[in-house]
Amino acid sequence: MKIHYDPRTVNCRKVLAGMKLMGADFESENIDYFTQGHKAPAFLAINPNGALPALTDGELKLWESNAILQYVADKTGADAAYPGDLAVRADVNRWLLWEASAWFPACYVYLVENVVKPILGAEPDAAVLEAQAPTFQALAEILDARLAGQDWLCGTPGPTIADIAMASPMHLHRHQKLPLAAHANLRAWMDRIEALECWRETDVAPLLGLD
Ligand SMILES: N[C@@H](CCC(=O)N[C@@H](CS)C(=O)NCC(=O)O)C(=O)O
Repeated sequence: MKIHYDPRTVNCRKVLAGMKLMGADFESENIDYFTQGHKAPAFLAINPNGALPALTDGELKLWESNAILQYVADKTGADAAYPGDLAVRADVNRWLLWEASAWFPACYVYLVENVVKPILGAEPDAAVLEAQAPTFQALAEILDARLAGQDWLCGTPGPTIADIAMASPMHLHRHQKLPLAAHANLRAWMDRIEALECWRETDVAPLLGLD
């Protein structure tokens, strides 16, 4: 398996941390996001969306970070990270879909306004952040309620790929200034994520010059 990625981007960090959690063996090819390497013909032949990351394995060209995590888990037999029990697996799959469709877009607004714009020398737009706040709070409340009384999202003894996927859009949450004050369970879970070796090894902050 080969991952084509830029370790500085959120969905690439997700896949890298997930592969490390599962102890997967893989090769890698760096594609420079900031010089538009993901728009070059060689990468577009792998992912016509021109978005990172992608994974190749023989003839397989796979994109969508959560699909990559599912494939790697199945290929490596990572049952703890992606349990075979049907009900637990359905739960993991549900959160992977929710992350991509709801949670990621909500967190991304804070990433763009409070991290990306300052890096590029622009000011965050307070009106954009204010408009996003109710959506973010409603989704965070759902996650916070789910995490009450359990360490991991799907009630498993250890983290699954759903935990890694869900943590990724909030991976720079201090710099993103995510409004987490009302969500103690979510904050405690994020502390557990941040203590994982796979998470610490893939920290993006130093790569972006953040402290
Ligand atoms: N839903 C996709 C999103 C992929 C995505 O948007 N990746 C970003 C980097 S984190 C990207 O390369 N965007 C392309 C662009 O900005 O043109 C996934 O989960 O893999």
